[in-house]
Amino acid sequence: MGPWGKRSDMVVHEREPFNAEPPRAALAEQRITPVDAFYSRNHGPVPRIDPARWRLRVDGLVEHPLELGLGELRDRFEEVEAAATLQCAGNRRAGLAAVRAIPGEDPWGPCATGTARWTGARLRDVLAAAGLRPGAAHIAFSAPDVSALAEPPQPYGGSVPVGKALGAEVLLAWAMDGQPLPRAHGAPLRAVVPGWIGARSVKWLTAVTALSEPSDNYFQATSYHLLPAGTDPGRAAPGSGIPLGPIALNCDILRPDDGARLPAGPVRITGYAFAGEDRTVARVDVSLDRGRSWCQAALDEAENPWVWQHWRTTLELPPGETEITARAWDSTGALMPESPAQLWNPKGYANNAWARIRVTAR
Ligand SMILES: Nc1nc2c(c(=O)[nH]1)N[C@H]1C(S)=C(S)[C@@H](COP(=O)(O)O)O[C@H]1N2
Ligand SMILES: [Mo]
Repeated sequence: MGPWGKRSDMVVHEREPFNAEPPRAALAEQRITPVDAFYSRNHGPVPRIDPARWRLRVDGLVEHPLELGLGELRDRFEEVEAAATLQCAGNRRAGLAAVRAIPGEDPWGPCATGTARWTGARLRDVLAAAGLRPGAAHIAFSAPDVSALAEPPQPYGGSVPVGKALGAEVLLAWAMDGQPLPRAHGAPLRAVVPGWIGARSVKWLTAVTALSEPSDNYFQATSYHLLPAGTDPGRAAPGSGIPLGPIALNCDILRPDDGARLPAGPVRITGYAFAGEDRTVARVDVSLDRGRSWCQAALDEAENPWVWQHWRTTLELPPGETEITARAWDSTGALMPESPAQLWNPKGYANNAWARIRVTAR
């Protein structure tokens, strides 16, 4: 077993803070990702929290500020269990870094994403108990893990607009796949904001605060913004660029592996696709000739927009080297963009260019 209870074959981008994703095959053809294969994305050291002393504060623009222990939270609010996919805004950054270097950011492959069954209370039920006051437009999440990467160093945080926070899908979760949250995934309580970049699913949650403006935390106001290609991210003023929220339509290939050597002949090709926010994936195309011709993969039915859809097809692999390309269309008819070059941005977020791997057949 590797660090933090993960499989020993995780691709570890950094040990401290711990940042790791599984190999492609570990995610293949499984709707629910085993916890030991679930990516881990951290901006600072994993905090050690004494669950007996831990409290959640609900404050800011609310009628009745609350302070809840885990037992009270569980007793007072309806328990919900729901599957939801998390996906990091840096997922597939390696494809952008291949276009132009992205210094200071980990070169995540396609597996900084995963799906778990989360158990918790609906954020909207907790907000209803506190009573939002007029003017409450954003819900901020606070955590105790201090990130030295922030300018200035500060605890991790973020926010979502009230409209998203009141969605029935947004949870304050204490369990993952029926087990208490593992420490690395946010014990004792984390936000789960399905359909939005993973950065908003704040771990080790200590406060939920109703605000008139988005959180001024570095990870909301400055980081996780899409900057124009010419910008120096070290000098970008807080608030500049496009703040990332809803996830962009994306997909990647999970089997075969990039660089695999295979026998020529029929090859089963599988992967995931995820549309983000309230959209679902409507079609996945696969090509063996770099997009000159396409065939449609069989696609999982969308049970709801919050869970990824896996897809699969079997194609005849010719001898020699082949590039396998995959692309997804969503329920609005939108298609993933073809090239990562046009998507390149200085922090390397939101790469949703067509997925490509190379295999060699004999
Ligand atoms: N407190 C805290 N919450 C956090 C982070 C963090 O560093 N600290 N990382 C965020 C990011 S960028 C992502 S993608 C997800 C990753 O969740 P996971 O590590 O459980 O997979 O957690 C988010 N929540
Ligand atoms: Mo992330």
